[in-house]
Amino acid sequence: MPGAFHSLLLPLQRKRKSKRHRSRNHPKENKPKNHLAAAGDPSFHLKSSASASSRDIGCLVQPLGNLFLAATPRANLRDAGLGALRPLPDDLLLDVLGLLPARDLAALSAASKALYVVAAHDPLWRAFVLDELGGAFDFAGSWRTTYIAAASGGQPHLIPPRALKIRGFYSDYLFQSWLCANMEMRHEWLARDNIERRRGISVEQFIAEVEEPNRPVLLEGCIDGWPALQKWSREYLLEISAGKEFAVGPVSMTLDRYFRYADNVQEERPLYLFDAKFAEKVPEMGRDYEVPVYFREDLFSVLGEERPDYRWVIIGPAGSGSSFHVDPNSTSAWNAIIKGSKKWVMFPPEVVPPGVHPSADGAEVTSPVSIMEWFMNFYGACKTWEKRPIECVCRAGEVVFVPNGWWHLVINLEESIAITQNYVSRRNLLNVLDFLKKPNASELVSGTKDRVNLHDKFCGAIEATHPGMINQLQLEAQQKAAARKKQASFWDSAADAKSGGFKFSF
Ligand SMILES: O=C(O)CCC(=O)C(=O)O
Ligand SMILES: [Fe+2]
Repeated sequence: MPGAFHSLLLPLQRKRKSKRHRSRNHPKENKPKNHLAAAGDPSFHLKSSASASSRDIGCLVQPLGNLFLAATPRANLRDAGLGALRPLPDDLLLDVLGLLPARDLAALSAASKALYVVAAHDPLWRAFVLDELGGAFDFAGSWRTTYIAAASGGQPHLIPPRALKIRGFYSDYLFQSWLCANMEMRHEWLARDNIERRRGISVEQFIAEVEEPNRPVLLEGCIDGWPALQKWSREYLLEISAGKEFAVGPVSMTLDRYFRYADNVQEERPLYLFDAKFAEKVPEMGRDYEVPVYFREDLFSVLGEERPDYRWVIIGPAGSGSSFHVDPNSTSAWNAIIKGSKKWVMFPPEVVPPGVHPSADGAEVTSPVSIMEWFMNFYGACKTWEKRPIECVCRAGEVVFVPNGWWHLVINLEESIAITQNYVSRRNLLNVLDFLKKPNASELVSGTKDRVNLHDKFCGAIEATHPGMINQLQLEAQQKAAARKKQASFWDSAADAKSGGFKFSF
């Protein structure tokens, strides 16, 4: 069902909680929560691959607004068929169904048409597949059919040939979930590109003009020599990584299984391959790239084997990505695209993105259920803000520098392969040390098992390898702060507060 699509959906804000600092491992899947919001533009373009397939039940659900505006009065199938569960809002209803074992959910789905629709909500089946099969699943077009195929032990006659065509079920929650999985990114979400692009700058320029002021930048031409750019076709990666498993959300998968999933999936938050040990598992991958010249000072390397995770290969289909987060341990990062393209949205540390709510201690963040949901409900909110986000589309061969503390969201616009590394240079060493010694370091620090002792270990190792560096940086920071204060007080005394005028008072 590609093309323009109109519906009467009152935009719904479904939320979930996660760690504020992206930890790059996903211990468990989060359950969404919902709230009603103000109305927005109801027209959407569906992807050409939008699943109106015989296996997809989500596409039969309509938003509640359609029920109220129907030419002839009609009833919502939901009301008649849920029995005692009827008063529950959809998110709670799904939470309750999520407590059932797969067999009971399947049995429940035979009780009424309404329960058939709700029990077919694919994220419920995704949880069963990932819990029971880990990454050893063969994706069969939907999580429900994947589970049934695996549970029926490959006996095709047990697999339902298609889903029942049930009409008359109205639910904003289920509709929005389906819509976010199937709609195209809108042109207006992609058009704004205000990042500074630099090509061929020297390391000194990078430090003075980008790293010191802690500003995002897109670097062109600095990975042109990477063998990965030429070599990393699917075939090559499959060949060099045969039999190896990579971290994909909460499970591990071989690349061939992951690609089969990525080719057939149409879901709101596709599983994302994000692996910190790729270069240890597949040394060829480590040899096919090198750290761009700007990021070679890597002070965490003094910790040797005990350094926190710092490099990842990232692979995902269109629609996969990283929802708003701040990078771990107050590090900065670079993200280089080898194949595909990514849309970036970044906010400076002092501006929390709309729709994102960090907890007071900074350990958790509540944000929209998915990246698409953020674009639908919040992208427009910052149009009138004084501090608008830095945005860009980054393409193969380009590198985004993510300064420490900046919030960022990234969505793959096509299947993409990237390498990212987080690093500490002397420009952000003091920040990182401050972060590591926060009172709730045991919750905030990530990428290592020994979270609480990382600060002392790191200080000790820096002192041993770079004696006096920390003191020197502290001294320089004090001098800079004093100079800033002096400058500020000069202008205070220069301005005549009473007259609002200006005078020099030497
Ligand atoms: O999905 C991506 O490429 C962004 C990755 C990212 O932000 C991160 O690794 O912290
Ligand atoms: Fe990040």
